[in-house]
Amino acid sequence: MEALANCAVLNTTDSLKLSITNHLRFTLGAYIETASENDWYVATSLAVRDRVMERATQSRRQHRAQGVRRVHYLSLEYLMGRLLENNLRNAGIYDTAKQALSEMGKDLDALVQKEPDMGLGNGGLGRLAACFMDSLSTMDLPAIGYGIHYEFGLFRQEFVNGKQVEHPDAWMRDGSPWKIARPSYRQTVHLYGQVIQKFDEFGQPHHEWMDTKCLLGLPWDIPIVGYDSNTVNVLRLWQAQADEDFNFKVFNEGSYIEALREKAIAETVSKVLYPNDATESGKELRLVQQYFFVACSLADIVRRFKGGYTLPWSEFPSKAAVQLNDTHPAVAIPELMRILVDEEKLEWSQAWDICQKTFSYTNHTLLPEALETWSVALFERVLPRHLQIIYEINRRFLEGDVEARWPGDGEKKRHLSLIEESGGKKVRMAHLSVLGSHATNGVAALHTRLLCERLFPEFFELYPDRFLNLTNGVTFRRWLDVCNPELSSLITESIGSGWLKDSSKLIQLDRFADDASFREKFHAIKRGHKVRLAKIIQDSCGVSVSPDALFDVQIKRLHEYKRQHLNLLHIVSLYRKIIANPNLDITPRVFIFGAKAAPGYYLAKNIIHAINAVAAKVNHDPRVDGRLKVIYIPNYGVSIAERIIPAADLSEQISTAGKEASGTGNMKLALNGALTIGTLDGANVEILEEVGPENIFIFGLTVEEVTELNARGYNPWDYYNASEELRLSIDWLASDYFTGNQDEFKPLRDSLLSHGDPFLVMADYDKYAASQAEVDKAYRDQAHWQKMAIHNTARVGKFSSDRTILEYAKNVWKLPQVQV
Ligand code: NBX
Repeated sequence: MEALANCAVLNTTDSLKLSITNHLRFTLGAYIETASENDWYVATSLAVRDRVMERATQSRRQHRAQGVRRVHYLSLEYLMGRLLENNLRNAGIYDTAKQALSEMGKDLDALVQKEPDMGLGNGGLGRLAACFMDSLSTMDLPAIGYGIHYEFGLFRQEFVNGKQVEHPDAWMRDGSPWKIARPSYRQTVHLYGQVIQKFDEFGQPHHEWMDTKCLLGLPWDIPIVGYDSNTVNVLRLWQAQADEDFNFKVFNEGSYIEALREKAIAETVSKVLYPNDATESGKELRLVQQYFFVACSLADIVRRFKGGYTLPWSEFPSKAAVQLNDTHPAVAIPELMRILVDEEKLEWSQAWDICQKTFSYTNHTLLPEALETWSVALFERVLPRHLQIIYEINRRFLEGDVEARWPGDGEKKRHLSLIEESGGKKVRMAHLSVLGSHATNGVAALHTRLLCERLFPEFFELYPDRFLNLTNGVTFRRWLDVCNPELSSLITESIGSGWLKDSSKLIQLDRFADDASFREKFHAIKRGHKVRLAKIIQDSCGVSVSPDALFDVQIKRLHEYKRQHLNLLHIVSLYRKIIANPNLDITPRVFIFGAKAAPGYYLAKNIIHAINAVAAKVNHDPRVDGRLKVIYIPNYGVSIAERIIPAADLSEQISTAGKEASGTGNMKLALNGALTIGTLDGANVEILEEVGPENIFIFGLTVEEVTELNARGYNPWDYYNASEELRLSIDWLASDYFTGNQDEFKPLRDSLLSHGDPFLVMADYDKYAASQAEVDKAYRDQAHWQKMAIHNTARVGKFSSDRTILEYAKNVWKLPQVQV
């Protein structure tokens, strides 16, 4: 019997074949002969999951037995992408599974494509959370990720006449083999209602939150497989459900339909991810989402603390660290205070001490429009007790540390207050996050400096030791081993294995830049990926592109600060030059865009339309003769990124200096041997330090120059009038040439001119065009270009999320590594 049980989970070809066929027959009820591709994908995933679950149980047991501290990562977003191939490679059974399936007449590479992307995030912040989960398991750190089990992830993008149209992303309509329901850990969450002050028999006051509405949270666990490690942590996502009791009462009162309506309302809470990546919606449902998942997660953490040990509350922080991924889960701070003070009857000051020791906060943006605030009126209605607690935190802070440091200074108090008083009272979630935690970090060195100097100068003055930098990273497993196995193998052949888990070893590849035969192999791999991407482009856009052209890539959310329109203006100007000079000798280029715009962001959508309109002209103009192609790949996301990144020659990282907190696409592209054209912004600054100025194209205003220019009074018309190239490009773009309607791109033109060009596109244009001319020239010397590309791959070991996570573990969470 035992032998049989062990046999079922062996990592041999035969054992896998048995597992897969068993799942086909007994779990899915399918005949092997007639099973669909999707059935095969599900059965294979379940076979892998069986093997992984055992390790998950073992990891949990060991963490509990050793009583170690765990980190709890709280994030409203996780952009996981597909899981099957990643899990197979991390678990070290990819080749075995490929063999097993091939013996059954199936192609693993085709099956993995059947998996829909798990796209529960908007962009960088959500993908960072996914990379961190991978690194936490790989580095053997005890961790749990908490988030929301959205029924619909980020919308699917289509183009209709060049314009973005959004469709729902029903990623789990057919279920998902990776998630496991945990009904025994269901939680109840309270909302709305009122707070009554009551007194006990000793005349001591306490607060009761009553007449609330209840929601249930059902947890779904997704195992996170580390690479070359036995640790399997879980990602626990909460699904909102109606409280059965509540429905039952309504039902008994005779209103069956009403009961179902309540159920439907309750379930909207985890229905859909908000699609904004840089502006706050201010919507009630969003606040409810935030509190719902925070309350479920904290209750789960407290349950584990109380169940596992009989320790005093003062020991809570020694067992649980909680990381806030931006301010979206910041309501966790008053929630933990409520649990400790109202339910556990701790003294305020002891509760506050526990809170600060437990929480730490990562800031991801300096953009004012992205800083979260909640109207006090809304907050009071949804979370009346939490608002009281926030007021009390604020009172103690202003009367305590602020008064002591700046006695009688009302201006300072206004600046530092958790409540913004001007223009309708608002709760400042960033201030709450800094105050309620022991560490606040930025995500790149420049960003952290600006955080201290510009966003939180007074907090920095009060609590300088709380601030630190933790430069972002990406997992080299997904962003090299999975998406570029050919390059991964070449690296391993050249410098041995080990670099995938210790990225500092990658530097050993540097000397191969001078080896002509290595360069040839490196180039052949890149070309192979370009051929594959050309086919995808042909299929999805109907345009044929040459794999010998320079593939120039800008893939990221669409936002003015990221300046896709700067790229576009340069394309328009090249197009003009080719028409003006039919024999123009330029390096053939394919400009590739991938980006979703927030559905309500009209200017971003106008830019998308403009790129598509220019593409339609350029790609079909015989005068261009294939020298330029412009491609907008629809529905950009993790899976298509895995195809584009290995095929890129040039990586566009051209945000206005001071606006991009870090960027992580910049790291993925450099790792895969693309050269960066970029500003001195975010992590570009550190990429420059690592690869050296001779292997990167840096241009444009610095943060200081941007500040100075704005202070002087920036006038985009000066640049318009001074540069004929720029003037003609803008006017042509805004003419009727591209769409037949001269008003179509007026919003874009106005933003650059009459609306003041807030992101300094005009000011940086000439320097950008000059830098692009350098790129054009450099690409002609292929031997040299390949050398530069190899130096990029070899020198970006710093940007592994393993390094980032180990820094968090050491400097913020004080976590031990635990071998399972
Ligand atoms: O976080 C991004 C930054 O813009 C990047 O520079 C950085 O590399 C990345 C990881 O640190 N921020 C981001 O993606 N923000 C959001 O997606 C977002 C989502 C919802 C929201 C506000 C911002 N309400």
